[in-house]
Amino acid sequence: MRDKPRIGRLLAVVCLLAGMIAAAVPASADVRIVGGTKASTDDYPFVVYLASTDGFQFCGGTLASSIKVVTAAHCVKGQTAGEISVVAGRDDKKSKTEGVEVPVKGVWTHPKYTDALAGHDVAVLTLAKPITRYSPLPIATSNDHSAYEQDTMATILGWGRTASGGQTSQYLLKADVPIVSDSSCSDSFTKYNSNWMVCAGYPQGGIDGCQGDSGGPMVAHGRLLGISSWGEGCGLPNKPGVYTRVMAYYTELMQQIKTPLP
Ligand code: 4AZ
Repeated sequence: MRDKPRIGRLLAVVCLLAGMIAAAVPASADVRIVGGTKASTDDYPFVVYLASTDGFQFCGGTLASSIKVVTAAHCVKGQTAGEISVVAGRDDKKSKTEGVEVPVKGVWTHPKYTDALAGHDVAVLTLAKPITRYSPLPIATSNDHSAYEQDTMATILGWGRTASGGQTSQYLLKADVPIVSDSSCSDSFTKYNSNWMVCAGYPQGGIDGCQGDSGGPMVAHGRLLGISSWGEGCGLPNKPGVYTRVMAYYTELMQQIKTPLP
């Protein structure tokens, strides 16, 4: 019986210590990317990154077949195939052994693309040899309207910056964000065009793609719904990420994905 108050006091001390530790560690300590967490290409075998010849990761992408990668046009515009390689199955950018690195032999960018804010920010890369160990992701079809409904939770993936103006991530990160209605996204951005763009993010911000995540996938219902395209800062309130609306390019994308060369 006399133990009870002692247990109570012990609990109080433990709680106090736990509270002090919690307060000492900044809330952002385990918040990676802008609100993301570590992920594995084992679970997302379709996600890849684009690297320059010196190995620098500059964008993301999605395997749409064993030899085709869907990415953003702004990632590859002005570059020749020989300047780009695709890295698959490598969670850790610093690993020299994980996954595979494959040269690109063809680059198709949407013929109407000029800059990301004007839309059509979509490109397809043809690989010099097939990637077989990493299963591709189906793209959204012309019937996938309902997949883009407001508040649908979508997963974004990438090796991009972990904060606005910060460094890119050494590891693959993922985050879940709700799709934003067209009217709300139009309120956020005058350049938003719901015909070929889609927005995702929380009104309060905090979870978002960032520089270096461009070209990477936004996935829901087992389909590629979006391609990370642009935004204003990263994770700002009422500034969701803007993605290329993959569904709008279904016919052109399928044509590219099916043809052996661009
Ligand atoms: C970029 O430039 C980029 N906050 C990607 C995503 C967002 C902004 C910019 C969205 O790669």
